[in-house]
Order: sequence, then structure tokens, then C-alpha cells
Amino acid sequence: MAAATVKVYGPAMSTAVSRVLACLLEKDVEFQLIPVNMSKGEHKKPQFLKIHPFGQVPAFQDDDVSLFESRAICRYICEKHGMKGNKELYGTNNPLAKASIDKWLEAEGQSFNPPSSTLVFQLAFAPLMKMKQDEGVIKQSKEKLSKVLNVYEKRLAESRFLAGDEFSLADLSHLPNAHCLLAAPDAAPLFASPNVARWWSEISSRESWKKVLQLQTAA
Ligand SMILES: N[C@@H](CCC(=O)N[C@@H](CS)C(=O)NCC(=O)O)C(=O)O
Repeated sequence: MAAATVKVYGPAMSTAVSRVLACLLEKDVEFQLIPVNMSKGEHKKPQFLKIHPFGQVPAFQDDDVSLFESRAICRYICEKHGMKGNKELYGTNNPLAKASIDKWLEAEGQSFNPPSSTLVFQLAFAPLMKMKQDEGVIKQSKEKLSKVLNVYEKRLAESRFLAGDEFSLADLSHLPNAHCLLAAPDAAPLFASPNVARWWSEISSRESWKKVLQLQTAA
């Protein structure tokens, strides 16, 4: 019997949802994107809380397995479908190569994501939601993100991608927040240093990411 198509719950516009979509597309895994109307609070309804107890998107289902947390979902997809699509995405059997990907994936989650997701909210989503922007928070987050990107600039001066010579899950995980910030005139200059700019140009040209952007505009 053919394996059931995996289900991703949430809007393609969500940064965390689009991380999972990019991973599925990179790994050539079929999926069904199931809309969740967040403005109507569908993600806080009891039925949804059964698959995501924190009431956030994305939620993910693979047969009778339910998962949440976009980076954990991406790791699961890569481990389960090691031989599909981009086989290098989460390394091979070399422990050091995998540790290098994990190191930069953690850097994304722990260092890049906190200031960048705050800026995404303040610069991209607050205006859409007619909410007042907090200039103090914006300034502080820009300073924090600038320090993180200085470290990236040094790393990317010596390495084509964050974890080494190959595009990996570590690079992919940066796509959603970086995309939103590069579209914001106020934040784009943070990504202008030579090697960060080269890296962004290369990772944002992946076919997988272009398809995610198409899914966002089609929604
Ligand atoms: N760390 C989580 C973050 C999930 C998250 O914050 N999702 C946002 C949309 S991008 C959300 O559901 N926000 C609504 C809420 O928190 O109530 C992940 O990576 O999956």
C-alpha cells in the first residue's frame, strides 16, 4: 500500500510553516497543506490542540504520528526520507558533518531566530495587523541581529554554506525570517555584508524556496 501523504497544518505565509514546506520540497516528499484560519483562532480550538498542544502552526501528521516545532519536523523528514530528494540536506553518516549542520541549525534557532523573528513581527506583521511598532524593540533587535550576522560574515568568508560546502538544513532554516527581513527596507541593510549577501543570493535561489513563495502568493 502506498504511504499516506503527510499533512502540514497552517498558512504558507507563516515563517515556521514555510520552513517545513521548504524542507519537504527539498526532500521531494509529497504533502498536503491544510489551511488553518488563525484570524478566526482555529489554532486554539480543542480539535487543533490535539495535534499541537501549544496552539501554534505548523502542526504535522504522518499517518498516526503527530509532530510540532518546525525544526524538529524538518529533522524528522530528513531522517525518514534520507534517500529521497536532496540526500545531503541533513548530512550523511559522517558524525562530524551532521554535528556541523546541527551546530548551525542550533545557531539559527538560538541566536538568529530571537532577534530576527521579533523584527519580522515588528516590521512585517505589525503593520498588516494595524498594530503599533515598538521603536525600542526594533532598535535593540537590529543591534542583536547585526552581531549575529557579523559572526555569519566571518564563517561565510571561509565556507560556501554555513555547515560546509553543501547547502544544508542549517541554511534552509534561515530562509523564512531572512526573506521577510530582506523585503523590509529598514532591515535589508543588515544582510549587505559581502559573504552574507552572496550566501543569501545562493540559498534564496533554490527551486524549493521559489516554490514556497509561489504557495504563499497562491494562498
Ligand atoms: N518554535 C515554533 C514557533 C511556532 C510559531 O511561533 N508559530 C507562529 C506562526 S509563525 C504561531 O503559531 N503563532 C500564533 C500563536 O503563537 O498563537 C516552530 O518553529 O514551530
